[in-house]
Amino acid sequence: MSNLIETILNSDEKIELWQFLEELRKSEKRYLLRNDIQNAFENYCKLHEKSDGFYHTSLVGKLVYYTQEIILEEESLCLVYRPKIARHEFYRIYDGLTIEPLTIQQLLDIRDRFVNHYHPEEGDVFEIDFGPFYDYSPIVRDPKNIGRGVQFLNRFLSSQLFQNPQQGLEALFRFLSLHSYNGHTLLINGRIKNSQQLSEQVKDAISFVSELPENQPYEEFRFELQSMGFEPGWGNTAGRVKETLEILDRLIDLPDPEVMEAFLSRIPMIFRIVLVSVHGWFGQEGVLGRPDTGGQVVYILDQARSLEQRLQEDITLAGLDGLEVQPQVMILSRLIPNSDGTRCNERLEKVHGTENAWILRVPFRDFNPDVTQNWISRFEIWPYLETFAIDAQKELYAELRGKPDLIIGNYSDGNLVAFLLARRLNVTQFNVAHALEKSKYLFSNLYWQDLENTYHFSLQFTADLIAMNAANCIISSTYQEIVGRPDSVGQYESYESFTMPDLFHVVKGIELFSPKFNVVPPGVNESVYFPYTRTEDRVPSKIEQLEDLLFTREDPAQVFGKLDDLNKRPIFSMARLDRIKNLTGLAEAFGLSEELQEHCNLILVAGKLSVSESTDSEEREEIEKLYRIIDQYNLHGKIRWLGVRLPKSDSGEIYRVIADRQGIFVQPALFEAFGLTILEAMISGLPTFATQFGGPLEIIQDKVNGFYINPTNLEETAKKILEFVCKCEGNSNYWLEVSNRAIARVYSTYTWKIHTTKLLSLARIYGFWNFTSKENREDMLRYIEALFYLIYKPRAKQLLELHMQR
Ligand code: UDP
Ligand code: LCN
Repeated sequence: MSNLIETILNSDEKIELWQFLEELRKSEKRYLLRNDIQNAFENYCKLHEKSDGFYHTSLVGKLVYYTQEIILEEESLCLVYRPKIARHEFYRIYDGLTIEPLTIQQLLDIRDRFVNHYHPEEGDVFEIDFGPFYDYSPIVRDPKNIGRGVQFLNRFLSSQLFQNPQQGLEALFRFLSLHSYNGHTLLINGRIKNSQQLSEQVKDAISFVSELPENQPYEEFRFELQSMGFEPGWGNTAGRVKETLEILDRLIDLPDPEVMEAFLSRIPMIFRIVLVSVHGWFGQEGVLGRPDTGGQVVYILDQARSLEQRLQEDITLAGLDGLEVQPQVMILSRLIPNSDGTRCNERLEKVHGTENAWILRVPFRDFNPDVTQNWISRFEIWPYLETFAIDAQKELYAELRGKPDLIIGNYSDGNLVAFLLARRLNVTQFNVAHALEKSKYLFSNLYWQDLENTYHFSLQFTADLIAMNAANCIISSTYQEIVGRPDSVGQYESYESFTMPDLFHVVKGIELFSPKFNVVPPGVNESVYFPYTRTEDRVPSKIEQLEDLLFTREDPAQVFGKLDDLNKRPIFSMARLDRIKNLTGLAEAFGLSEELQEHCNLILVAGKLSVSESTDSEEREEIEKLYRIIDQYNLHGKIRWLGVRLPKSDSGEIYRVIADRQGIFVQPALFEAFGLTILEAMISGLPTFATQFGGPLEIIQDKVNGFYINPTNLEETAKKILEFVCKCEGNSNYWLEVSNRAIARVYSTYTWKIHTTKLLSLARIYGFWNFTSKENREDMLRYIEALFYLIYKPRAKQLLELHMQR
């Protein structure tokens, strides 16, 4: 049993715990989540006139703080305690404080019983357990190292090499013999026949290149190297070749993690990359702000550009220019025949600003043209993915003239397709979640049957389990995306165990301590988003045009609201009108504070102005709500609401125009997985206030380069913004200080160059690991296939039948 609970039971606080739980039992709610439990404890403390100290630091206070759930039953209650990040314990507490630990199986049964779906008399429910498959693989020990998988893996791989040098060297030799590009052998040729010869020839080659001038081009001595067994790929100059060979020599003699990483990072083994993003409107113009189409599209396009550039640089450095090696990045998406004025009906579209990065669109098969010819919501897309993967494979082969070296999936659907492709092609698979739907919707798994008609979570969560376990590496944008914070569960963590009543119990859905998890945050497109002070790169006519649009233009088709006082400081926000983005919450916070209204105007860029423009029910509700709030708080004259979808170049300039007026940016989402708009605003120089729920907590350092807000507490949010505004009015430098620190934060930590350098290094290291550990993974992959064929596929077929009737 947990130490804390034991200590409470042996202390004077035992009675407090008993009393508190007794009072909790009176609660109307029978399933309490952390927030409910905290509130109940706060009430308990007030009622019993406890001190602040008791609330925060008493043993019971601590237990309450780390309790994630309480389920009240007739005679007892069940408690889910999370004493540490990524660790859960479950207890049943009876009257009189008899406490017994529960297993995860028991807890899942209790949850089923809670929703009246526990039927032991009908037999056991299917249990999904990935635990045994991770028993053989290396595991990170310390939770703070979760998300730094590659560092751990380098240590593991180098120690393996060290433990059995002969075997390790043999694996390295086989790995180096593997590489070629369009029929050209790379790295080593048949003259080096075994690992022993490799280690000898490396030394000879080092002596040879050491005699050459450092910057002598590779082409001038390639034949000599070839005769020693070395093909292109070691470097573009004598100096670079020497360095790479020396790293290999060191690795052979004394493998250490840094040398391992340095060596693998130089191996030219990635030339063709496929980025899979199936749902949404994937395009370069006129798509952002449409349903399901936001940051994911921005992220992938920028990533594709940056990857191509890095690959090209690596190819040059590796000395492969003579072979006319051209990297290729393919964004695989779906082709939407009825494309509503976008280019989503085109098979191939070049990514702007690249030589060889493309969007390849493959249509869904026409099971029912009334459905498949149109955009399909991400919640409904499941029946089409398997055949999409089969068709996409052919199209990819045609475009790449071979198979890719790396496949990166995006979001649940793209990750499933990435798995299907990677499995067939035997290629390294990476996953990016962007947003895992499971934690966004409260009780989404427990009540899945009630939600199934709208959300089809049974398919999505099965797809997630399949893809995240199959992936060689999971790229996450933040640490908390994986394992949350001391007081909140991470998005991946929510897949560790859960019940889908009547469908399955997940007793171990993912190993959070696996080195497959790596935090690699995205960057921001620096040619579009840059500091407002860089006047030389700004176009005066564009500034004028956007100033007019933002502050003065009268055009009811595009803008709602007229500002009374143009001199007030602008508070700016830009997002889709999703409920979770909570632009209405920001408007209400603004409405609640007359003082804030005296100092500021509110400017919202929100895509649409009228319910008649939207077919999305959530969006329609938000539009109506925003009008209601404006009337209720009489915000006329103080707010402008722009119903426009801005082209990329305008969206960059818009932040700068706000910064010219020493404005601020607010991101009020109820939850934000990462939040690209925050990076965009900060790099432009806007002091940024962002939700404390999700990624922004890691992007911003509170009160240093931005501010956290709690979007569920609107008065407090308004107060924080007002405090800042007043401080700026008292000290004219304050705005500038925060602005400069915001800019510096993005440049130091969130650039695409940092992102893709790390990503490519990961691709090589996981590629090597995939190669050396292949046999160990096959059993898990077979299990995953069983889930796909036996659970996912029949359910997808059922959904397809529904679509056929439309
Ligand atoms: N965006 C835009 N126009 C809009 C709304 C959003 O260009 O009307 C862009 C915004 O600049 C950002 C992205 O869409 O690049 C939104 O990404 P974010 O990660 O903030 O949120 P998401 O929409 O993915 O949840
Ligand atoms: C999806 C989201 O919801 C955002 O929070 C992210 O910034 C975006 O994808 C890019 O990863």
